[in-house]
Amino acid sequence: MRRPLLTLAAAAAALVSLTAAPAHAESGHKDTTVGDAPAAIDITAIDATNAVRRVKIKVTVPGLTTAGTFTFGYEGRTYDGMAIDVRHRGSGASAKAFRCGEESCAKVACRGLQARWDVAGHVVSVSVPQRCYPGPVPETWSINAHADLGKEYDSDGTRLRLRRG
Ligand SMILES: [Ca+2]
Repeated sequence: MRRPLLTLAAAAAALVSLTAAPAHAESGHKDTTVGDAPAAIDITAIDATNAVRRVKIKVTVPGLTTAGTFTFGYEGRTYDGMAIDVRHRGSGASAKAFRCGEESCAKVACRGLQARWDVAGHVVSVSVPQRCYPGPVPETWSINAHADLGKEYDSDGTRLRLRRG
């Protein structure tokens, strides 16, 4: 009796994982220009995932210190979207969310916003609930990242166009 039960359980588990699987989140990666900014803010790669519930964006900065501000942005086709400013604070990161139109940005509340600043791992990242965008979420986000250090900045216009999974 044990064997058929186990087989049934395995089949049931397989069925659950099939039906429970969310739509495939679209992910992307782009290498960006190396050496076009001071090392502490020189972004060399961007990775992002546009999932049903969250947008996740990560930049690789080999010379990362605790200095500078990183801004993660995503927008639809109408130049309307979100920007997340991240700075180092204490032993981690602090993040603020803004809704941005073509002309300006306004701070918005964004419960569940997470930011990580990992000096040893050379990575700064954010995870933003899609619901923080105060409107219908578009099918595709155009995702980018920018860093600045006072008068100097790194922004090479790299964009990842990702459909929401
Ligand atoms: Ca760069």
